Amino acid sequence: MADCIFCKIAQGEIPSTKVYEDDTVLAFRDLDPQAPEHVLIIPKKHIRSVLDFGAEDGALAAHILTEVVPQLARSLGVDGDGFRLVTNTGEDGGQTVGHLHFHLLGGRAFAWPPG
Ligand code: IU
Repeated sequence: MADCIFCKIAQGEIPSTKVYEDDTVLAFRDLDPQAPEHVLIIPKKHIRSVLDFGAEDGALAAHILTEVVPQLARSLGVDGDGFRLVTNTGEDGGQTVGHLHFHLLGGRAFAWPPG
């Protein structure tokens, strides 16, 4: 999408600190980290939120959850102590960027419930 900042990051038009990339997925460090490890995992194609996953996105969703997340957790070194995986959705969910992203946060303990 033309005016989507995460599309521009996915296409390399805006630089990011990449920690994982393949044909369909990019993960990069959050510019305002909330934990020692704070990475955003995005599909390269524009999907607004989890509500907008289509039937054709099943393989992409599975790839993110079954391959990218575990691989990243291991490479970031947070697989042992644990981490938090979050996708904020819509206004009440705290979503500020309208391109689906999963926050992977680790390197410290998190409270529950979140504020
Ligand atoms: P949210 O779940 O939509 O609120 O998360 C958006 C995140 O994207 C937030 O943590 C920002 O710090 C982060 N971010 C970024 O890393 N780089 C950017 O250019 C922009 C936002 I805009």
